[in-house]
Amino acid sequence: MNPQVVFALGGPGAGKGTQCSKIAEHYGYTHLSAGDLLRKERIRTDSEFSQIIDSCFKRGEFAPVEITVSLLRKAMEETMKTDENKFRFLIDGFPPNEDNLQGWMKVMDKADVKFILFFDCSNEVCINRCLKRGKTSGRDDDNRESLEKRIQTYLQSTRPIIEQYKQQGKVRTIDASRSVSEVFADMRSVFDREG
Ligand code: UP5
Ligand code: MG
Repeated sequence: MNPQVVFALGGPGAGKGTQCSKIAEHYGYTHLSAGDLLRKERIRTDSEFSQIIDSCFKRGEFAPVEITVSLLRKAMEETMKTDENKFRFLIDGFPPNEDNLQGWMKVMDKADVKFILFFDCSNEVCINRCLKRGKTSGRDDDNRESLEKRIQTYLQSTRPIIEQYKQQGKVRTIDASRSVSEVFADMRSVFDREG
């Protein structure tokens, strides 16, 4: 069975991780977060990539596409190996730019991208959620300076990817500025229809 994929894109703190993990439980998807996979790899002591990832994160740049795609592919292959029924993946925070999209298409040409969830949320709400999370998250990018940069990167690099998929009729827009349960109700109706 070829993998079936849903991408979730949206600003930093739009709620991608929160919602995708809830959906995964209910609808038989495996949730993968590109950022979480990179953060895990960054601190793995025997990783050949940890230093590269560390310096990219410190500079506020995307990790090299080959690394991100190989982490995603490995996670997907391991999941499918343990259970052949686990071929649906909900991948959040990816592809964040054109380079990553091209890298994905080159390597993952067998994966079927069903649709894209667009977490539509104002910059202000995004920033405030991350600042609040920053009090306890330990994430070194949950501060105002990094957030301004993450928002700019999102607007410049990720929004054009969402536009590109929109033209293919593949985008499902979610108003992500509301409460977790309201957003989840919208998510459910998308997945009830076409998940
Ligand atoms: N929260 C969530 N929903 C809420 C709601 N409806 N109402 C009120 N509060 C809500 O949520 C953020 C916070 O808000 C949490 O405290 C939550 O409780 C609360 P979360 O679900 O974590 O939001 P999410 O959209 O997942 O935000 P995140 O910060 O994870 O998104 P980013 O896209 O910024 O970060 P990501 O981890 O995806 O990427 C990090 C970095 O990795 C990138 O900056 C980039 O440098 C790198 N990266 C790559 O290099 N390549 C990639 O392909 C992807 C990432
Ligand atoms: Mg996240």
